[in-house]
Amino acid sequence: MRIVVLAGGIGGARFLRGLKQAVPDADITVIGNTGDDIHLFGLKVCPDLDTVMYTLGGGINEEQGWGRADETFHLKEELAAYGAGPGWFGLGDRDFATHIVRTQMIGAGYPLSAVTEALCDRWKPGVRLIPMTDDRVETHVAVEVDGENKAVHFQEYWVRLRASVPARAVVPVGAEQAKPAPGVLEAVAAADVILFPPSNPVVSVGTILAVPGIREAIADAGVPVVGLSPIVGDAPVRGMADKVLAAVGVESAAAAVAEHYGSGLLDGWLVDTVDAGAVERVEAAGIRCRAVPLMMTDLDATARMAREALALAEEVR
Ligand code: GDP
Ligand code: FO1
Ligand code: CA
Repeated sequence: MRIVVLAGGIGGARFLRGLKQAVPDADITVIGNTGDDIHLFGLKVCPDLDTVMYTLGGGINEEQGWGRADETFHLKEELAAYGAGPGWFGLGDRDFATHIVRTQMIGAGYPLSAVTEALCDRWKPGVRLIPMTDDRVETHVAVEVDGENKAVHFQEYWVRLRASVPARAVVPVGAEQAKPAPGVLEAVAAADVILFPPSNPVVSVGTILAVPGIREAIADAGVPVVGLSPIVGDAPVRGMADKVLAAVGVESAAAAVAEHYGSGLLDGWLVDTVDAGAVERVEAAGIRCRAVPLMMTDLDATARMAREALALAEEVR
């Protein structure tokens, strides 16, 4: 079975671990979000690609969900001693090596998709990980700080400001001119099923869908498209997705996220059992819906979620 998954960072990566356990023989292609990418100290950092790569490859800091296990921060401290910031973004020594290799390869002319493949030669995530695009896309957030409107990089909004200021708009800068990376449209066209893991609907899945051609290819693939809600009991399970949903005018509710994707894209949607009351509303929008446990508390629970998603896909096929 050929499965395509549109993934952000932590939610996407943890779901993929469960999917791999549920269907060990499946051929899984992950289309990764690169809108979170940021250039720091002359290096290109790709948080969501790295979170997927490290999580599936066994190098992730499990408690944190991002960055490397067994990490140290000597380089960051030395940079800070020179006054070289930003101090609010924690790049560890082990993680720095990934960004150095990536930046060196890009400088030598390799596209990000080829670089990601090379990095995965080390980590062996057991899936094919492709960035959504080889072109530069950077999510910016229009915010109001002390009555003044300005745009900040997504990482500044998320990590430095902790989404504590109202977001007026979320803009994937460069997305309109971006082309899907080699292999993205081919994987979608060849898929037997397409899954949206419980990733952020705005700044993870939404950014991938903003690359011209990807949304259309998914809608036209003619195979089941099934998503799992990252919103449980009207709140994100983790993080601040409610803040960016508000910026695009979507309420923080499992049913509202399904409506936001719409029946033109989604065939099936899983909500958590606490949101069983939302099933009717989702089905009224023309999307088949089931309420099942959606908390990724351990690998077995996550594998059960993946099986439920694939079962729903068979129901709507
Ligand atoms: P990020 O890039 O690291 O923010 O990760 P993603 O975009 O892939 O996923 C973030 C989303 O995962 C958040 O909105 C969370 O609500 C959601 N999430 C995290 N853990 C769980 C879980 O156990 N169950 C569900 N349903 N969603 C989760
Ligand atoms: N998230 C934080 O909350 N604080 C950090 O200092 C931080 C550093 C960091 C370094 C590398 C990396 O790949 C990810 C990192 N993240 C950090 C996670 C992160 O950038 C965000 O959670 C995501 O981009 C949102 O998806
Ligand atoms: Ca992300």
